[in-house]
Amino acid sequence: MTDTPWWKRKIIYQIYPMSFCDSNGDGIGDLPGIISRLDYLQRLGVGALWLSPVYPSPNKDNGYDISDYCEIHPNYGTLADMDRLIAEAKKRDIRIIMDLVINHTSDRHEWFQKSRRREEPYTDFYIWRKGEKGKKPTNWGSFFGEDCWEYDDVRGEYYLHLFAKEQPDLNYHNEKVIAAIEDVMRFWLDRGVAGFRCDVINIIYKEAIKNGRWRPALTGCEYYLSTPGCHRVLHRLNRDVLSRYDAFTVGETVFVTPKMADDLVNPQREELCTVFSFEHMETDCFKIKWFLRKFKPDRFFACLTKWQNALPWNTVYFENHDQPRSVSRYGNDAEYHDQSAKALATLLLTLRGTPFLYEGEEIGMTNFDFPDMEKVRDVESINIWNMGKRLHLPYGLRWRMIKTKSRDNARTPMQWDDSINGGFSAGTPWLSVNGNYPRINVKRQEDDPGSVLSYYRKLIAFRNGSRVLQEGDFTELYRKNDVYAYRRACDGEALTIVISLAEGERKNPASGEVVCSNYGRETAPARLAPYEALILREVVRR
Ligand code: ISL
Ligand code: CA
Repeated sequence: MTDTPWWKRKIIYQIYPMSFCDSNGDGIGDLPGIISRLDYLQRLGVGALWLSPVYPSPNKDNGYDISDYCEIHPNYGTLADMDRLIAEAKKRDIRIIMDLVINHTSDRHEWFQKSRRREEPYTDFYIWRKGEKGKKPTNWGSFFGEDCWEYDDVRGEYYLHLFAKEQPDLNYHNEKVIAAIEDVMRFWLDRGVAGFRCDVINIIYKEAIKNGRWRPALTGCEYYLSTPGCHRVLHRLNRDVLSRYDAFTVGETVFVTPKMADDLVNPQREELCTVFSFEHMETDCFKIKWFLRKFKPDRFFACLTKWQNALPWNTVYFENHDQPRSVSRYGNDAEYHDQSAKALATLLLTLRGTPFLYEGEEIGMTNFDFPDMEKVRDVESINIWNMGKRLHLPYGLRWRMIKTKSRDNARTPMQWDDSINGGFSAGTPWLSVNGNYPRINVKRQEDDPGSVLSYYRKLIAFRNGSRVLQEGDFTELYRKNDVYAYRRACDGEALTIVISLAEGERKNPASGEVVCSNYGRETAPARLAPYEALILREVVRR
């Protein structure tokens, strides 16, 4: 037995509950639906499920606006269903990770309702400011393309919201907020969850006002990104709660640099286990996702190497509920759908770090096929669309932005089979199913040994049994334009991984005995085919 923690050995699968599996025909995925698919997930070989929020919520931001931290949204089921999910998953050696959204609550949360009425102890639970002479307290922007201050008539003050106006930010200068959040964490850990994915955790603590006021800022970031106060709060949550349950944490950390990330995960500091960085998701834009630029594999690979080298342990992910589908973004979802999906699978499962697989990625689900805004539901997309209109951006550009970057790309329902609505729901799905479901679905891929799904299963099984892939160190061997090769090694054993994201043939820079090939090869070729991926075994001589 090794003493390596489970989260370094296993793969984590993200479920977006609203879109995974609907058991009762109301068009919304639910917990009994997830339970009914546990055998599928076990066969896939994943070790934990991260559930996007399943708490009561008015769903202004699809559950990331929580109105009660210790209940289940009736759309998803009950606390009893949650207990059953935890127990049934455990039987299959699968852990459950909850989404902990504590930068903000919903404006419908009891804490906020009491805070606006100045009812103790909630008066200072949020960030309230007067604003001078009818002006907003700061010039910061919100993440969703609107102002981040909203005037509340009841209280007669502005409150801060870094996301939608229905998501007021909590005040971490207040000890009582920290204590309340600790109770929430204990509530779920006591029920048997294995840990938390911590939403935008590096921006929870806003620096105090200097000289009586917050000075004008470029974005506002300088007042809340990885502040010393944030580190203090995280250490506190770790010491008081997380460490006592040996809980796993992954922090979603926006705009994080390797140095900032290291400060959050360095075991000596006792804050988080891992973080999600974003830099590799910014290789097809200029910092802000809406400023599009062409995807360049070399930029992507360089960024992966940078992070692999910078941190002792990373998370590896190419998709989640906020990002476009990877096969559409980094691969070619038309001519090379299967090959590029498998090449990305190989990359995802062989870098050093904890791989996170997002629902549907394992069958190569693609970006949505909506013809216009009418079917788009995401609050961010709608805000950006309207802002683009106000700025007189041409229709074509606006639609291209939405089409390539809308979060709804990843939120269309899971495609289980070729029956109506892809087998997701017998009712009307809350968001349209992608029209390619008769071609791309689980059932069709399940028994096809050449499918993307079968490839994932094979590779996950291999990784689950490979110490080199789980723990080996990383060395970049080759990187030129669209070809990337690296070595993973430990205990005198080494694997070389070669990935091409080219549409044409390329020279193969590596050699060795073929362990895995997305072209079903038995020997390493001299030239790589389009989107070819290889895992090669070599013997390290010492
Ligand atoms: O997806 C983004 C912009 O399109 C990111 O900037 C995103 O807003 C950021 O990563 C924070 O995301 C998380 O918190 C949000 C929520 O809407 C996202 O779904 C969640 O992943 C607010 O809770
Ligand atoms: Ca349902």
